[in-house]
Amino acid sequence: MSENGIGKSVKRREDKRFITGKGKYTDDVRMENQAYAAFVRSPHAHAKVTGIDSSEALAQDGVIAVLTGPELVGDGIGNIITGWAITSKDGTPMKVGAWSALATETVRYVGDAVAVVIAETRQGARNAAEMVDVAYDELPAVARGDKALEPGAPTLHDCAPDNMIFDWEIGDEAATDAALANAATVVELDLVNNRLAPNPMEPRSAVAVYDEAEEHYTLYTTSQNPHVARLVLSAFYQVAPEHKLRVIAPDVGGGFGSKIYIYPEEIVCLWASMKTGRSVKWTSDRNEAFMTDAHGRDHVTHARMGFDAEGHITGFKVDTVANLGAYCSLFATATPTYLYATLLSGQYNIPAIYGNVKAAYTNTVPVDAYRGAGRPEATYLVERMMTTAARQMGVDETELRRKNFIQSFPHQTPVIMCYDAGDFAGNLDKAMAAADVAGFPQRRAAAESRGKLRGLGYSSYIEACGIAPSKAVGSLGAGVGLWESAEVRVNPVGTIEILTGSHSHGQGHETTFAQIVAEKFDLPIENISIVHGDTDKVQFGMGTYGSRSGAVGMSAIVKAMDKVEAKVKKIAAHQLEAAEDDIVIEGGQVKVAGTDKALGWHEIGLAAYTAHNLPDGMEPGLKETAFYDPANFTFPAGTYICEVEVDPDTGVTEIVQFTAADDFGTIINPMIVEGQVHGGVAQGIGQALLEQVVYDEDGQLLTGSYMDYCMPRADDVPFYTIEHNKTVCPGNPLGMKGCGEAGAIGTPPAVINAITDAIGTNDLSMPATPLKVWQAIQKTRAPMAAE
Ligand code: MCN
Repeated sequence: MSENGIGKSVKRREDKRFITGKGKYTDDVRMENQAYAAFVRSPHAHAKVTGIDSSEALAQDGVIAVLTGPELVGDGIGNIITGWAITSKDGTPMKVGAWSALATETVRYVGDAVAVVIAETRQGARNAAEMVDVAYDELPAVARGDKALEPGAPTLHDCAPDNMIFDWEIGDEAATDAALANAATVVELDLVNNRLAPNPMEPRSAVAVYDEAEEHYTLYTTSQNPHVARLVLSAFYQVAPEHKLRVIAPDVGGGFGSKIYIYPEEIVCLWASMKTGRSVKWTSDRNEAFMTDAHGRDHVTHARMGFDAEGHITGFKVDTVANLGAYCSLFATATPTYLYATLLSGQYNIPAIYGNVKAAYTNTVPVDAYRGAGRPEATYLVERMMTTAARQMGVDETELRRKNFIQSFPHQTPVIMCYDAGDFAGNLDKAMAAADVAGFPQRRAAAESRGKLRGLGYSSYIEACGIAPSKAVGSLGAGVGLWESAEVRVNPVGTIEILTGSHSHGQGHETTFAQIVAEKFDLPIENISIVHGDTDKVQFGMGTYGSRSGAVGMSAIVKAMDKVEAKVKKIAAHQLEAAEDDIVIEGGQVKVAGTDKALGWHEIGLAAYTAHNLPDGMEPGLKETAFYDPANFTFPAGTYICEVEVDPDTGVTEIVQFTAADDFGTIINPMIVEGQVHGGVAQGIGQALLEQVVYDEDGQLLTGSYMDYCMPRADDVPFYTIEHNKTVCPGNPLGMKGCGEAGAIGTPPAVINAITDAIGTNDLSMPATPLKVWQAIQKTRAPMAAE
């Protein structure tokens, strides 16, 4: 067996270039005739554009062009699309307002692009952008989703006069109402899931290259899915026919979902490159990123859960308003519906569930999938509810969870998902043992003696990833299939190249993908390379998001490897004059079992490509492709336990211990999986304690820099204890479940449940800043008697 195969903590092969500063990112691309783009952006949340005067900007040295929305539309560039159709409960289609890459008449959020300046230098373009004089007629604005749906709120799009994009439902309302009416206890909860900015380390960037002679475009861009970008740019935005457009996503420094979408800037750079005959580069700065990268979350929810006298859940009713911002971004409509409400069953046996989701337009940047996408919102609701219910009923919260855990699989929930495998009690046991829950009372008492409040918080999360069976998502409104492709090329010298439609932007695919090849063909990992991120090299792919690259992308590789194996065995059997069934692959060789007759991979490769001595009728060459469409989602699940100490005088929370017990099925690389969990938990801690995008009532962005938006820093996160449980996923050949989002999904409720346990009140919202925690503590204290 290969020493770098499945289950080995192989060091990330890509890190040599990343940690030595040799990574090649989009902004590193330099074309000979390169010019720079700078966008003129609306300072208003909502306004009519009544005039654009570019004369001063155009008069500046080095300014090549100033281009505007009407010109873009005049050239036939299509509006930005949303990829998932949602139907409201009354049967009407969702209301999609037109979104032009450069605004034509109306701007709808601060940062909405109105014009673009193309100039010889980056600074020259930026300076000239300041000189473009745009006349606006300001309109009233609304920034909160719930406020946007109130009568009399300003309307963003004529197609949705009440700002309602859709009013969607899932589950059985009558059955749920009946369950709640007959429940022994009903627990109510109002929650806000705070809006987040994704903040990948590398900001978005694009370099567009137009070759006039060939009428061909190349786009280098920070994309998580270059093939989908090419498809959409071609089919919907009419930038160029697909065969005349190459999209390359080179090294990408993180995305967390925010680089799935095809944003206005990439479209405009391509178009501007054609208009000016120059290569056009744009790289976002951090302020622009806060203003224009799709945000995440932003839900307001009211929920009620019913229990019988023994503490079994009988029904769960959820009303959520999702703020989708000014326009419907690519996956925006799927996130609060099929990625959120389908997980409302959590890890629990709930006979009746009903969810109603109203999606609202507001004068804020579009909201879309951000690490976890819908599933953190569902988990936060379900797990805050379970803890709240236990507190209200005066029962042990772990016992309440256990009593309601789903125990046999497959399990069909009332909200579409059919869970295939899991061991929820086992995850909880592992987490409790690792967190030393038994020793908590002593630790709490010790903290008390130091004047600190200590609390323990649980979160038993489940998520659906490995996105997704194409037929199923198609029936639910998706505009694309969500399979993945792979090509396995054995070269004449016996080395192997894997071409994959997945895209790695921090997940270590160059290592883990090679590990499964090393395992299968028992070869040194050095002989294997992974090729991704270029539409000229890889025929097609659906990209990376929804923790799908393991369960779906690697399954496609397995399928293609099976085909290669079959051909290799045929070649070897022919050459070694043996029966095909006697051929085995081991020790880096292809052998006749039980004999010393063997061929090296280089000999097999050479035989395939010289074709001098192949079985009759066999095609030369050794290269196979496969498309893999999953039969189901995968369902990673686990229990997280967070232990905090709160300083009652300052409200400062310290996470003193964090335990994650996850079930990711088969693990390919434990070290990479741990890294993924660490990163996800840090993001979850960020959401729970520190991060929030804030718009004021008029839609001005108040958190437009790191001075106002607080990311978790090293001293905000603890050392983690990571445990693994394993139930093999029956839905894919490797038995894997995705791990890329779990930490961000499971963590926030664990943190908030811990703080509310410490301070003795449930009345606390995210981010639980010291001020909020301190104020919550004050509310628990009896008012001082008047002197
Ligand atoms: N893996 C494994 N064993 C498993 C599951 C996964 O060894 N049982 C490995 C995989 O082979 C892969 C990595 O872990 O190398 C993550 O795999 P997977 O869970 O399939 O997730 P994806 O590769 O599809 O990555 C997407 C996921 C998502 S949706 C977000 S958001 C996210 C995340 O990954 N964004 C990230 N992790 C990120 N990590 C970094 N550094 N940067 C981002 O932008």
